[in-house]
Amino acid sequence: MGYVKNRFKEVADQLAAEIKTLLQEHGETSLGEVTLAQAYQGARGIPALVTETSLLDSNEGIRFRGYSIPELREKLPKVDGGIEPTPEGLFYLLLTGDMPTDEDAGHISTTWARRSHVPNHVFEVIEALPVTTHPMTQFCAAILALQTESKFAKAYADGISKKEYWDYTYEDAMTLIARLPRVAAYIYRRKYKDGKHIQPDGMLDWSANFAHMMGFDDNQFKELMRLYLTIHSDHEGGNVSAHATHLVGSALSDPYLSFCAGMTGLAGPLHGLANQEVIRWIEELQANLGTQEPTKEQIAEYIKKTLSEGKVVPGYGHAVLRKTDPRFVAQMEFAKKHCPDDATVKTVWNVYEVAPPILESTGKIKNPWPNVDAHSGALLKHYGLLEEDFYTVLFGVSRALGVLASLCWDRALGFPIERPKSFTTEWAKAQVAKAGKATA
Ligand code: CMX
Repeated sequence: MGYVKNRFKEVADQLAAEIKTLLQEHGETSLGEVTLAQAYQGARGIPALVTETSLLDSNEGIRFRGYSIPELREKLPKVDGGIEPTPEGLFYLLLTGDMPTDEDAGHISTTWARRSHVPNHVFEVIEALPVTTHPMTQFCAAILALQTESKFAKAYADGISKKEYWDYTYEDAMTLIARLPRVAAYIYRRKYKDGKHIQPDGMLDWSANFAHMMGFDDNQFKELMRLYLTIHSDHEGGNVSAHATHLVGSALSDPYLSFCAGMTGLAGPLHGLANQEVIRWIEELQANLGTQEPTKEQIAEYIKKTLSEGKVVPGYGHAVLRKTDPRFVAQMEFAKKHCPDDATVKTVWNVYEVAPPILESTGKIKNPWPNVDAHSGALLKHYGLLEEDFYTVLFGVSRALGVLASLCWDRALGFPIERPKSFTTEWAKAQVAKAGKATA
C-alpha cells in the first residue's frame, strides 16, 4: 500500500472509532428542528450531512480542513519557482487532514502522472457525439466511459467484504482524478481547435500538464490553473455537485458513476454553469453598449434591466454565504497582480462595486455579494481561453478533488445508503393542524 493510502487508513480508523463512541454516548443529541419552510425551500440550513473535508461559514467563507483560502495560498506546497498552491497538496490535505510536505504533494503528482493514461474507447465515446455537444455533456459521457476501469465495481462483483470498500474507492478516486485533465483537454481541442490534440508531458505537475494539453504554455496561466483548480475543489457537502456525488455513492455506485452524478449537477446554471453565464452576461453588456468598459451607471442600468426581465444576475448570491466569497477575492488578488488593466477584468470589478446595493434593494436576495463564478471567466479570457462553454469543465476537474476525497471518507466511515423522509402537502397540513390543536 502507498504511504498516502496508509496514512488515510490510519486517520480514518481513528475517526471511525471516535464516531462510534460519539454515537453510543450522544446519538440522541438533537441538532435542531426542521421547519416546514426549510423542507419546502431547498433544505436550507438543516444539518443533515457529514462531510469531513471542508466547512463553510456564511460570513467567513470556506475552510478546507480548518484552513482559509489565504492560509492555504501561504502554506500549501508550490512547484519550484511558483507562488500559487498545487491541487496535489490540497488533495493530500483534504484526504488526510495533514498539511502536506513538498514530498507528499510530489508523491501525489507522480502517482497521478503514472495513472493518467486514458483508454482509447473513451476518446471514441467523445467522438461519437456531435462536436456541437456542450462540453459538460461530453465530459459526463467520457466519465461514464471511463467507468469500465472501475476497480470498485469489479471488486464488488467479485464479492468483497464491506471492510474493503474504502480501498477500491481510494484506487478509483486516484485513477479518475489522474485521467480527468487528459479527457477535459481532449474535449477542448476537439471542440475548439479542430481536433489538433496535444500529448501530455509527464514531467509537468497536474495543473501545468492540463494547461499544456489545452495548448497554454504560458507560466502565468499555469499559475492561474494551480490556483483555480485548488480553490474550486470543495465547498462542504450540501452543494449540488458534492451532495449528488455523496448521494449516488451511498448506493455503492462506484466513484465514476457517483462523480458523473455530481457533474450533471454542476452543469446547472444556478451551480457551476454560472461561470459560463457570467462571462456571457458581461459580453452581452459590452456588446449592447458598444464598449469594453461600460461606466458604473451603465452597468447599474443593465443589472436593473436583467432583474426586470425576471432573470438572475449570474455570479451573485449564494445559498449559504452572506459575504463576498473568498474564492472571488483570491481571483481578484491574482488579477490585480497580473492583469489589472484588462478591460473585462475591470468590468468585473465595476460590477462588484455596483451590483450589491441594487441586489440588496430588491429586499428578497439574501446574499447580494459575488460568488466564485463572478471572476473566473474574465481571468481565463485574459489568457486567451475564450470559449466560455468550456469553463464549467474546468470547475468539474477541480471539484473532483473534494468530492472524491469525501467519497473515500464515506466508505472508510461505513456511511449507509442515504434516504431522508419525504412527505406530501396533505401530510404537512395534518402536522400543522395537530400542532394548532396542541397549542389551542
Ligand atoms: N439575481 C437575481 N435574483 C436572485 C439572485 C441573483 N443573483 N440571487 C438570488 N435571487 C433571487 C432568487 O431567485 C429568489 O427569487 P424568488 O423568491 O423569486 O424565487 C430570491 O432571490 C431569494 O433567493 P436566495 O434565498 O437569496 O438564494 P437561493 O439560496 O435560493 O439561491 C443561488 C442561491 C446561488 C442559486 C442564487 O443566488 C442565484 O441564482 N444566483 C445566480 C446564479 C449563480 O451565480 N450561481 C452560482 C452559485 C455558486 C456555485 O454554486 O457555483
